[in-house]
Amino acid sequence: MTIGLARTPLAATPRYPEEFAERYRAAGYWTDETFGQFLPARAADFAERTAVVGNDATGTLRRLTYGEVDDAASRIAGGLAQLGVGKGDRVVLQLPNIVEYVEVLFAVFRLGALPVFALPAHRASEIGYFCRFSDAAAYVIAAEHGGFDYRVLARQITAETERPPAVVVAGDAEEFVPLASLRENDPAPIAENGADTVAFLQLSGGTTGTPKLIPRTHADYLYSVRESATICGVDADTRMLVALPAAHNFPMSSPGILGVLHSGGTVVLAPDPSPDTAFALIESEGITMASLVPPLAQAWLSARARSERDLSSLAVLQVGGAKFPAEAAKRVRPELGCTLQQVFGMAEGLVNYTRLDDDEDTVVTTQGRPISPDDEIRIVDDAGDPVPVGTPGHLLTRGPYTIRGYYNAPEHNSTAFTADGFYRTGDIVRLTDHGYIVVEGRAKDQINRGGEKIAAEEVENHLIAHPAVLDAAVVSMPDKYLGERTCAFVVTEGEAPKALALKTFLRERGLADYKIPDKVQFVDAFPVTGVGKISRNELRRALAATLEN
Ligand code: OOB
Repeated sequence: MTIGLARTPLAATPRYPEEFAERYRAAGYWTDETFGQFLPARAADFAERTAVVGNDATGTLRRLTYGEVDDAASRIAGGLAQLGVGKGDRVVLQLPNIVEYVEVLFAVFRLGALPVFALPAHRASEIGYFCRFSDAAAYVIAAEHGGFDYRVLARQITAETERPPAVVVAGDAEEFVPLASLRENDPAPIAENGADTVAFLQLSGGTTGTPKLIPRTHADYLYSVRESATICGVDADTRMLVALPAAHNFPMSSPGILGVLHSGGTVVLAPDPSPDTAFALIESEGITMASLVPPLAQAWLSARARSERDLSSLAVLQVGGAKFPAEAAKRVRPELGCTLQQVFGMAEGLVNYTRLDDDEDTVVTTQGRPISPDDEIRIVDDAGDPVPVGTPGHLLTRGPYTIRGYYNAPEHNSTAFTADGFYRTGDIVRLTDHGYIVVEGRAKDQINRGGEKIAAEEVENHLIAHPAVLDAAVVSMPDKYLGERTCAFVVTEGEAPKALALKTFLRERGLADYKIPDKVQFVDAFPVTGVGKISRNELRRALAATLEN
C-alpha cells in the first residue's frame, strides 16, 4: 500500500466576491470558527453530556460523551497524520450510521483535511471517481454493512487507482489499516485554518455524466448549521434520530448531526430507517426530532396504526429531499402526534424550512422559506426574465451559504451559475404571497427517486458502454411510493440484450444500486422533430410523456 504519498494541492475553487464576504461577516453570519475547533469547543462546554448513541462497527450499542468523542477524534487524527494525511488533503468517508462516523469526521476536520462525503450505497464507479478526482489521501470504510463487504470494494479501488488512498477500516481490517490502531496515537494538534477556506467536499445530486463535488467553507456551512438549529428549536435537550444516511446534507446539517452537536444535544444513529427500528428507538431513547425523506415518512405513517410504541416524546418530524405530497403531510400531526417541518434544501447551499409556529395549511402545502434574510431568490421564465409572484419558474439563488461554483469544474460552472453568481437549482417553484416556496417540478435532467438523486447522463453513459447499445435516454416515471422511478429507453444494434442482462452489466460496472434503472424499454429509434434533430432534454421529456400516458 502506498502511504504518505504527497497529494496534489486543493484545486482553486470559485470564491465569494470580497464585497459579499464582507457583508456576510459584518452581518455576523460568518465567524472565525472552523470545524477543527468545533468539537473541542463543544467538549469543553458539554464534556459529560451524551453526544452520540449508536452501534459501532461490530454492532455493539455505544453511548459516547462529548469528551469521549473529542478524545477519540483527536487520537484518530494523530493516527491519520501518521498515515500521511495532512492539512488540505482529501479523505473519502464511506461509513454507515455508526458511532465511528462521527469520530472519524471530526478527526479529519481536526487535521484540516477535507472529508469527501460518499454514501454507503456507492460502489466502484462512484468511489473510484471520487478518489481519483479528489486525489484522496485516505479512504475510510466499515468492514461490512448491509450484507456488503467494503473491503472487496477497497481492493478494487486500490488496484485500479494510480495513486491509491490509504484504506482505513472500522471493524476487521484484513490487510488494511484498522481504525482501532489509529486510536493508539497521541492527539494531533488542531490545524489552523481560515474560516473562509474549503472545509469539505459534498456530493451533488448531479445532472452530468460525472458527479460534481461541492466545496463548502467553514464559515458558510457553520452559519447554516447555527441558524438551522435556531429555526428548528434544537437545544441541549434535543435527542435527534438519524435514520437517513448520516453523510447526506439533510441529516448532517439541516440542522442534523452538526446542529445537535453545536447545541449540546444527543444524536442517536439508527442502524436502519425502518419504522420498527425507528419506533423502538424513539421510545427507548426519548427521541424529540427526526428527519426523513417522503417514502420513509409514508412508511412511518402506515406503520403507526399497527405499532404499540410510545412516540409521545417526538415533537418534530422533518420531511424533505423530495416533494412530500399534501395528502400525506396532513396526516403527520393527527397520526404521529408531532409537528411536521417541510425541508427543501440542496447540498449546494440554500435550505428552506417551514417554521415550527407556521399555521397547518402552510406546513402542509409549502416547502418553507429560506434560512437567511440574505438568501436571494430569483424565479425566472425560460428566457431568464422574472415571473410574477405565484407563477412557476426556474429557481435561481445566491446567498451567504450557497456555493459560487463546483470543485474543479470551470466549464460546468459557466452554465450552472449566472454571471452574477446565482446558482441555477434546476427546480421549478412558485412563491406564495407570504414568501413561501412551493416546489412544482424540475427542469434538470435528474431523477429524484424518493430523495435519492440520479443524473440521467451518468446512467446513459454506462448504458452506452454496452456493445449492443446504440443510444440510451434515462427518464423518470411517476411512482406512488417513491414519487419517481427510473426508466431507461434503449436503442440496440443486432439482437437486443435482455433487460436483466443490461442491469447486471451496470452493476458490474460498479454503479450504485439506486441508479440501476427500474425499467428498461427497448425502442427502434428515438422520436425526432421535423428538423430531424432534437436536444437530449426534449428527447427525455418526450419519452417521459409516453410513460405517463
Ligand atoms: C437535499 O439535497 P440534495 O443536494 O440531495 O438534492 C437537492 C434537490 C433540490 O434541488 C430539489 O430538486 C430536491 O432535491 N428537493 C426537493 C425537496 N428537497 C430537496 N424537492 C421537492 N421538495 C423538497 N422538500 O435533498 C436536501 C439538502 C438539505 C436539506 C434537505 C434536503
